[in-house]
This record gives sequence, structure tokens and C-alpha cells, in this order.
Amino acid sequence: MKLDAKTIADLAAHLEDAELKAQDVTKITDDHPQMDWDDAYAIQDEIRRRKEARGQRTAGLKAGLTSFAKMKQMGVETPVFGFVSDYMARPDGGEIKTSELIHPKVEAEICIVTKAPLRGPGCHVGAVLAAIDFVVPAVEIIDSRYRDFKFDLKSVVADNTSASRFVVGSRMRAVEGLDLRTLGVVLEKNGEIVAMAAGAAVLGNPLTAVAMLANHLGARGQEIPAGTFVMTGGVTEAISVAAGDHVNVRFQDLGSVSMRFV
Ligand code: 0L1
Ligand code: MG
Repeated sequence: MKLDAKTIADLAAHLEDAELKAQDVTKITDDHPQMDWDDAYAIQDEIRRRKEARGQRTAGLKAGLTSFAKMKQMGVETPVFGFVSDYMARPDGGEIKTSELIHPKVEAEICIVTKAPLRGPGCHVGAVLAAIDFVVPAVEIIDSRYRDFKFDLKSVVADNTSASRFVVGSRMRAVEGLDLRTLGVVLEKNGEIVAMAAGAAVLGNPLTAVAMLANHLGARGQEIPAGTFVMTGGVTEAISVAAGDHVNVRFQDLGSVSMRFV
């Protein structure tokens, strides 16, 4: 690690303030170019610690930048990992206040809930399949705290991978009988199709993202506990939204997830 404990705590407070006040900031590597990956995840961990200390529960874990479309959109090749908190959840069909956000974008995600712990190293899709309780669709609303989306991956990791809001669908399905690679997703904004993809767009199989998350945590002496909601990452590129927009995502075999931005 290159940053000391006080700098990590200060940067976590700086980025969380930006989130909670919906005020953008410049990327933190501008002032801390020596920051490494461990520093970036330590800042994210400190943001999580701050939220949990205030009684906000961690509602799930997320993989980001996992689809070929998103990697191309952001010009990166490495997935990143973060978390979502209970206060970020919004009901299916509900409203999302844009005044609480900076420049939101939506992503359609195939998600799972585990029934057994997953621990790397060596976690693979077979182990993930055996540990799935059910599959559920969701839409993630990402909202980078960085001005004009000008960031690098370490700054994004420190900023909890732009986590902001999420909407989970109402239909859960057993993984048996679903082919998550060919599962089609159609994203509509204001009644028009703006993006579509199949699950294979996420690393060939969305469950690869879960295995990578378990291996990432395993390298840090952690695991994905049983009962964890895991978001595998957007299947399409992220779509910008503004007040007045209505988003509806149709997931093959998993129903629809919708929301209005007000
Ligand atoms: O969920 C994600 O794919 C994380 C995206 C982080 C970068 C961004 O804000 O687009
Ligand atoms: Mg995402």
C-alpha cells in the first residue's frame, strides 16, 4: 500500500460526501498518483465501514465492468468489485429522484442469491452453480462521483464502483433450466429499445463474474457468504437517464424491471 491510514480515511470521507451530497469531484488519482489497488479497495472498505457504522446494512455485492460492451464503453479490460447498501434499493415500478444523483446511468443485470458460501482461490462456474439459491433480474443505477465520468479504474474502485441505486425484479427462478448465456435482455427507455444483449455478453457467462468476485475476495481472506445478493454487471453499455425518463427492462424467463426517474 502506498497511502497511510489517515489519507485513506480522508479520501473515503471525501468520496462518500460527494455521493451523499450529489456533488461531483475530480478523480482522486490526480492528487494521489501513487495510489495502488490495495489503497483503492481500502478506501472502498472504509466507505462501507462508515455506512455500516451508521446502521446502513450492506445489501449485496457487485461486479462491474464485466460486459464486453461496458469494457469497450469505458476503455478498460478488468472487472471491478463493490457493494450495494440497503438505502440504495428502490421498488420495482417505483420512482428514482434524480435530485439525489449527479449523472445517473442504468444497467440491466442478471443477479443471483447464494445458498452456500463461495470462497476462492479456485472458485469456478461449477462451484457457483452449486451455490446458487435463485436467479433474479435487476437494474443498477450507477452514478460516478467523478466529474464528466473522467476517472481511472483505481479511482472507480475507491468510489465503490459508482454504486448508487438498484431495483430488483419480482420474479425469482431456479438456475436449473435457465441458460444464463443465451438469456436475452432488452432495455427500453421511454418505450424505445436502446440496448439489447444476451447473458454471454458478461464474460461469456454471468456466473464467471461471481467466480471472479469469490477469487478476488479469497485473495483478501474473505468470501461470499451464504444468502448474498450478487450483481454480475451490466449486460449492455450503460444508458444515461434524466428526470422524466421511464426505463423498462425485459429479461427472458425472468420478467421485467421498471422505474421512473423524477
Ligand atoms: O457497475 C459497474 O459496471 C461499475 C461501473 C463503474 C464505472 C462507471 O461509472 O461507469
Ligand atoms: Mg453494474
